[in-house]
Amino acid sequence: MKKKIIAGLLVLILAGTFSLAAAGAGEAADDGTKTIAFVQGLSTDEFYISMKRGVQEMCDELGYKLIVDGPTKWDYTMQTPIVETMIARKPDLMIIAPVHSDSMIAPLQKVVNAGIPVITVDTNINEEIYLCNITSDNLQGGQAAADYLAEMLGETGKVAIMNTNVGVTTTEARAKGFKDELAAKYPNMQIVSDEYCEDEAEKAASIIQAVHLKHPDLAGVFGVNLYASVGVANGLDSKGVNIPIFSYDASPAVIEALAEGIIDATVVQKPMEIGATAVKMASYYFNGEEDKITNVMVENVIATKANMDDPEVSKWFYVSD
Ligand code: T6T
Repeated sequence: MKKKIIAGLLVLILAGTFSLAAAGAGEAADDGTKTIAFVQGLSTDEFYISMKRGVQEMCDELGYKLIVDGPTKWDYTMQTPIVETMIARKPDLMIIAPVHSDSMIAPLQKVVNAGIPVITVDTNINEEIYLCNITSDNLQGGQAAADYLAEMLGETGKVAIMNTNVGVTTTEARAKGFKDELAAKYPNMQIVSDEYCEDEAEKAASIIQAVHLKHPDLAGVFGVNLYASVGVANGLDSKGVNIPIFSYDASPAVIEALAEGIIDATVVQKPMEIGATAVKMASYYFNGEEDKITNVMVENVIATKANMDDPEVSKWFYVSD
């Protein structure tokens, strides 16, 4: 009896030793399989859910293990601990959409210091400590919004920008592209509001209602991402205001509003392609082909009610899971 207990104890101690050893090795597989950590900007956002699909598919194709996590709010104080937990899991490389261009520098420096190379996707940081950045042409998206609204409004009238958060490289670039294009080409168009909704559609709805109260002759709006534009669309629609809205992204809610004619046009990004390209870049790093690692800017597609059923357009619409 006593012998059995001692033997049992020994098994427990040995098992403990092995699991400790496994924990010490992090997620790195014993057979040499590479592990990639993917940290999303916002785990509930269809843009990053679609990107995760692209990352997963390319990892499956190239034989990499994938671990994924992301904050449930666009907030660097929530993304930072996720990055730290990922460091402890010891992946071979991290792909991340940093939620703030300055506040995420220190957390990502820690990743690099731990010997884990970083590739940024979509958003970026203001310090070149990453291997490369894979993103969309955000300036061009903003310019397209200005040209589209100008055409719809006969190049005249008051317009508003609904932005999301300060310090986000993508959305700030879209707003800049929009403002620069208006300033350069459309002197009779005036931006009467340029506010941030913090990625909350409800906040965007109440902001735009207040802007419309102040400027009843508001002629058009540019929403820089899906939360901004869905909020603007709902806010104006619920007040019976029907003016042109140029949106960004292709989530189911945006596509529904496009079909209903509440949103007039939207920039469709290619998050799956962005994710897959980032994993390709990771493979160049793992294979010692550093000369092939490069920044990539993925082209946008513009969807309108007229072309949204064209499979060449709809194939880029975002998925929800
Ligand atoms: O528009 C995308 C992304 O490109 C941007 O950086 C943040 O917002 C989205 O995720 C849409 O919600």
